[in-house]
Amino acid sequence: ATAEATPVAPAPAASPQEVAQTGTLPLVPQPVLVEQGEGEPWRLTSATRIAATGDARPVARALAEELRTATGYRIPVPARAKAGDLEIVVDAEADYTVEGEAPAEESYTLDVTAEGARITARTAHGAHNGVQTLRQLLPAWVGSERPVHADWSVPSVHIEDAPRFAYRGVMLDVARSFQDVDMVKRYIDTLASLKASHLHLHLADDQGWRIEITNEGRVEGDTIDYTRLTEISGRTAMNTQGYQQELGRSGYYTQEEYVDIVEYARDRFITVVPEIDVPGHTNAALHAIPELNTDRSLPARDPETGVVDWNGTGDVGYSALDELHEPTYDFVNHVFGQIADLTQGPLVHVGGDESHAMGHERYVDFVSRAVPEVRETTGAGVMGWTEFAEAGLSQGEGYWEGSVVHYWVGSGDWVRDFVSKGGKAVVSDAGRSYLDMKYDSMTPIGLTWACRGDCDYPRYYEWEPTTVVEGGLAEEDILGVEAPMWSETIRGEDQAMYMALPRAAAILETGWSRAEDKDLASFSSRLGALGPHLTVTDTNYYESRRAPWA
Ligand code: TNX
Repeated sequence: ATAEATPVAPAPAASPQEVAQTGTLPLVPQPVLVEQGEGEPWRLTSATRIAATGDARPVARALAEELRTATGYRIPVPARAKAGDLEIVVDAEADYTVEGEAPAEESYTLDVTAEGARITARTAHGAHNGVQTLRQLLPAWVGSERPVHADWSVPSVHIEDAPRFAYRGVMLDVARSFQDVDMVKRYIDTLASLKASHLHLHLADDQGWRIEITNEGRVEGDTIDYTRLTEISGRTAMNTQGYQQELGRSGYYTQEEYVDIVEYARDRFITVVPEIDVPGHTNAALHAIPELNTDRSLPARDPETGVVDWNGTGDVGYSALDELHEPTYDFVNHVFGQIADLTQGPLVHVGGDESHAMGHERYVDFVSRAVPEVRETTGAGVMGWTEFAEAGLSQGEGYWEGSVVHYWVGSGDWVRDFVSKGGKAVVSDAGRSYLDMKYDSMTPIGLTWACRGDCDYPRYYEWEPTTVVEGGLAEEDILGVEAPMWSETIRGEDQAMYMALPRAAAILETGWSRAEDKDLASFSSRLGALGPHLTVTDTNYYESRRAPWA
């Protein structure tokens, strides 16, 4: 590694044409089929329009708005296309194939010639995916916040594309250290451009509580004052710090801000999956809510205050709700019910990891009651970390229908039992997908428990979702993959982006591209060509020496 050249600074002027001459277009994730044309490129000019009708219009409008900002052109959005325009077509019956196969939900085709460009899809989500591909073929200045004089040309090409998995996720832990709404939106923008489909928000943990919960809709007899969750635990965060590092950031999202995030994500075809971690990782809730503290909740309450002390260290596995206490379930149902109402999404994440202190039996008792109740209260599918599959071991066929096990570490037997009972798996193998691991021993922030030594993007690229869980999983049992970012050591946007990029791109390509199309050398060169896109949008990233950053 020492013989490798120092990377050159990113040069935002590198054009897709230059990269195209190397034979590979700068696309991440790699599409199913890319046929480069011989002809002249298509040129976006002051006369270009984006034609769209019906479900394609919001997608066209979003792209037009971005292009207006970057080019200074008018970019009208008429219903009918004329020569030279970009046309976006969404038609549930659209007749195209993806490498010979019937079009799926999120698929699209993109055709570019000197005469114009056209995206065809069966759904708006498919069209949005096509737009992300087109953006990567435009000069990186497409992300500029003010008009740039550039040659807005796109190489002649025919692309057919569809994702391997529906769930291509990233996670942000805002509990250990808070991230504000603007940061979350920028995270969404960056990852949406890599065709992410899910944003998992880890909203509560031992160190803090980040989402406003009101008392509205409490069931009869529930005397908990839910506003205390943010009143008290919105003010806490990690209180340990590394060398020259700041303390964790406190804060929380009001319900209005949270809905703003959810809607912003939805407009970019990203589904928010909210997580409140129970029954462990609950010290912040126990500290804020006296009614949750009993002689069996953990750790022991303070005899003076009746609640547990606040604990801002990164200790794990020490806290637990009391699974025999009725207010525990009032709390769980109220909190998940309210968050599900705000999210209006298909999944809620109940955590369920590392509940070491309460022991196996108590844990299984809690999950066995809480999961069916949360499912009923919210109407959403319930997702949980590997351990929660344990609670289904003695259950019959169909028990996990509509539920999702989120594999991080742990027993492949549990995961396979879970999917055999109707559930699906999201794979986040800790040693190959955790964005909070140090790249190497020189990385000033990050942890090393799941990956030590060389944890650069190649390791996060070269794994296969069907085989990474011990014993293996069938393709159809896998909903997708996710790259989680824990924040014990990560503060603010720049640090989060630095740890996420380029590794999240490796995970998202693993979720999108077919296994046989994945190739590390190709990924590296395509990745390097995306550097200018990150630079133009002022997005921090780790300039790995493995990639030829343009
Ligand atoms: C393990 S991953 C945890 C988190 C930590 C993370 C740090 C998981 C389900 N639990 O509580 O933040 O390690 O890498």
